Amino acid sequence: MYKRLDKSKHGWWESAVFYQIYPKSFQDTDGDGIGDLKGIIQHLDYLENLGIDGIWLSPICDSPQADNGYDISDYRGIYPVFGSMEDMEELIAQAKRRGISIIMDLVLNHSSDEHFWFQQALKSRENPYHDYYVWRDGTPDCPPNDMRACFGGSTWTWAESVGQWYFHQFAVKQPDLNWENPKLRRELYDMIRFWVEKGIEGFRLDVIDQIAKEPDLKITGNGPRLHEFLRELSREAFCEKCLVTVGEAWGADVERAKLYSAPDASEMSMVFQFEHICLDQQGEKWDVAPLSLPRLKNVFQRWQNGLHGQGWNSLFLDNHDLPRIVSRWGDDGLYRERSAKMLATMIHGMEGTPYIYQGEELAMTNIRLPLEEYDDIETKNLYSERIARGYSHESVMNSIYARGRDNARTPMQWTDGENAGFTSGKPWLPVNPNHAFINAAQQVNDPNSVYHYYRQLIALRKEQTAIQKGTFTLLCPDDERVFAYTRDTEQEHILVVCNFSGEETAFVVPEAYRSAETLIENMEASEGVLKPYEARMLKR
Ligand code: TEU
Repeated sequence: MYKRLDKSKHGWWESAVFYQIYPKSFQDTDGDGIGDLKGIIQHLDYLENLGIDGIWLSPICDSPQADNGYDISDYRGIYPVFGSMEDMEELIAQAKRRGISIIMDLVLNHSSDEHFWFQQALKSRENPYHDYYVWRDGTPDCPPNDMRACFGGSTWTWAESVGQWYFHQFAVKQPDLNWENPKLRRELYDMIRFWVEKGIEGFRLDVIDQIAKEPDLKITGNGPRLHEFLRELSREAFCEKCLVTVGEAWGADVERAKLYSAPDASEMSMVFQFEHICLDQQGEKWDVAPLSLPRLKNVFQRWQNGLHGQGWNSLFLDNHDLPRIVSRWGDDGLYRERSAKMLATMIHGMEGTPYIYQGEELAMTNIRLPLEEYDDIETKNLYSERIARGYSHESVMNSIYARGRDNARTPMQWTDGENAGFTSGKPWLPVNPNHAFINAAQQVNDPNSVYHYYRQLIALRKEQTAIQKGTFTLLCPDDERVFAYTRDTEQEHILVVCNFSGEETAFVVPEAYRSAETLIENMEASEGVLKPYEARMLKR
């Protein structure tokens, strides 16, 4: 088993690998068709065997599930369908016993409209909780401005009980919290301390760059007080400097990320930035565009070099909001396993903390469902909006197949048996039929599986200083098929080379690496060429 990290030191996460679990789709143990905390406990050995150091849990707090838990109605209570507080305490303890930290998903930008605070706020403008939210006077026929919400419609909803509009960047049932109110901020900091006391060792911060909103100026991301709030949050809530914190920041660029992930721990440990994720779209994510590999390489080069020694990168290609990367940038047909290993090699050779999304280590793929079987509020609102704007059913469905968030939310594929071993009941979202040949049971027993390839990559990160700390140098920046870079320290030198395409392509290994050691490869090397989706790491 891998050596465990010393988590008593600030920065332990810089040689860690994290695994994201979407609890609803991970493992059901009581037959209701919905994943639960006991199901996660059941698979801790699988995760320990993979070699990960921490689990990012998508929200498990109580919620009416309008947005699958990103609409929290009780920040200190567990969504009963997932289990009890005792189950959560058991998960924390069992994970810790295996050297695995639990990182909670904190949704601090908004709450559920069923939260006690919002229910109080609706009672009157004088209610002490009214100012926990963002209100504007007006008349029911004229919203304060024409801002649009991320899930469609206006960002404003009229509340008759107080004769005002309230602001919500996401669903109507997700009213934005008012961070201008110090009392609200104090409530959130106290809540975070409650979870730290329970043994939580880190937090993922949902849309954290949207908390300093200025609706009258139509500012939602990167508001003027953002870094002031983040520094207070860090001081007041993340006081242990060994807590790992990762902020979701769709509006981040390298300069901002230097502040977010400053080595002095003044804000957070790192952020999820999405510049690489947004390259293969024209405007909205639903309008798919071809990926330019030179542009992708340029993005990674800027982030690797920009944060080296000045901040810290997260490294990811998948999460619960994104289509499965092997379907998006790999080949989920003939070259599924090889392309999945190539994509993993590309991202795990870089400097930063990698995040593996549940099923990514199996090369799980996207799914195509009949419209009525989709669950995601974002997808359903998109369909209605685009059909109303005259888009054809087929064009909207193609956007959903390519970019819908349910692609990532189909149940984890444990076996080739009924419901992929996810549930004995009716799964809340259909299981991908390809679990017949894409499942954990088969791969754990196959040393050449994608699962074992990820185990090797995770181990390499812990063994290779050049992967942890080396400089990043991009090679052949304009090549449309080959993604190659080196990682260098004084003593160690690693070459990462990936054929990002389904075509055979010429590639001559640099002279210096002619007699290098092969750290990992997804297939036998051939002289002077890279086969479709061929990848390797060489060390000299
Ligand atoms: O996502 C933020 C967000 O903007 C994404 O929803 C994005 O708009 C879209 O999904 C791109 O694919 C976070 C959570 O990750 C997401 O699951 C929540 O729905 C959202 O915030 C609201 O809490």
